[in-house]
Amino acid sequence: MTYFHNINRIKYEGPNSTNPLAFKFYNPEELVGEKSMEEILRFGVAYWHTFTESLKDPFGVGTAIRPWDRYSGLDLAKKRVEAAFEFFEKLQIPFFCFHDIDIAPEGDTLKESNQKLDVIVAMIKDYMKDSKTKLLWNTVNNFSHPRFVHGAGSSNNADVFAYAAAKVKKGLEIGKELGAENYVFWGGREGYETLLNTDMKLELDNLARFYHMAMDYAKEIGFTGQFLIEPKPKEPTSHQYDFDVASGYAFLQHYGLDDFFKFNIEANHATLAGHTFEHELHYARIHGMLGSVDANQGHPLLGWDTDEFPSDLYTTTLAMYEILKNGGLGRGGLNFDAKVRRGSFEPEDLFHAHITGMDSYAVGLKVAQKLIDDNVLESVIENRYNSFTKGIGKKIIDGNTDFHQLEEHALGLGEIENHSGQLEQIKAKINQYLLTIYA
Ligand code: XLS
Ligand code: NI
Ligand code: NI
Repeated sequence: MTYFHNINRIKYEGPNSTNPLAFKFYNPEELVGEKSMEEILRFGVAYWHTFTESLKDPFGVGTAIRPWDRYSGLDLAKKRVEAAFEFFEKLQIPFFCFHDIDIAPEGDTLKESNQKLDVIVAMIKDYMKDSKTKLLWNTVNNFSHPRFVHGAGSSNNADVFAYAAAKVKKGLEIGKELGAENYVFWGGREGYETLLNTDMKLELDNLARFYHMAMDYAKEIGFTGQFLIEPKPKEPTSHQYDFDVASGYAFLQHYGLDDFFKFNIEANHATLAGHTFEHELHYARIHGMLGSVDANQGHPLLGWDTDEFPSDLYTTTLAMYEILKNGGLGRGGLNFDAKVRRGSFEPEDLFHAHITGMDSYAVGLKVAQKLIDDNVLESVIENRYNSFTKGIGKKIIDGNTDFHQLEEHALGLGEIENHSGQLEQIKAKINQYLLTIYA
């Protein structure tokens, strides 16, 4: 059975193609630096947004028309798997990601849920044998069901903590079974609404206990995927504990988890935290903690996680700059944690959305590589900090000075001379690179 009848395999046709169902810029084989686009970008489809999502919003029911709509229960789950692998093949996408409840419906009991999962995981495993598409990461949904109303690993209710742990246990087993490259923790309800009824210290300690036990279990079963924390500052709770990379990193360090985790950084979560996407990537990178990326974008006028497909080339360029400076994403990738808009309800829109995202990152990659090759930003930064390469600056860097000497230096100074940061000039340069990359 096929689900996307009218769509053939999406091919690279180049920047001048007029075929909407073709890549204009993403050419999997094209070398950028020493690696191919496919190897560097490691794109992934988010199962939940593409196969499970109905496009409902707080004001209305779902609008999505999907070829698997008439099925339900486990049948529906199976049809989605069939459709998913057809989609992966037609898009030539190397990875996918899912939560447990995206792939299989929940049963009335944990045991039943696990049985349903086993059926679908076996089916996925079978499909993966004949497919080039691999599992970038999986996770479990410990936030949608009412039992998680007060959190999961940070719940006030020990039974919920145990239930959440059992789900992660199963998630790790599934990750191992399907050869997941990573395992993601997004703390959906790991946060609080108000301090008036919250023991923050206990919740944080418990969350750390939760992660430690997950780590122990991964070791026990020989699951070797990279553990990733996905920070988000708010939504659904008013304060999420994994607020951003900096606070997440402090948490990991404080609880002795930093050697075992990296970050999965989502563009829209970065902006919700009041940062740019590149800030979060940069912060993780300079601390050796950049693991993977949820590639989407927020709406500039809305204050929530709109999860749009990435199309802003300026942002994809600066993101790819960070990723290249990181030496790539290792076992991570660019997962499109993105959904088509409610008005884009036709099945074909799923292809257009992914094509847009993949093309946008391909352009970003090329521009970023050229910026690096031409030493554009490095030379600006090198110049800007050159006072630390000589004299008193060098002494500061080498740890060869103290406040006495610094005071002496300061007393001996005439008028201090600063230089322009040249921001406008740098931006003009980036525009020039963006506009001439395919010229
Ligand atoms: C929600 C998160 C979620 C994670 C996986 O905002 O982005 O989709 O990526 O649980
Ligand atoms: Ni995400
Ligand atoms: Ni998100």
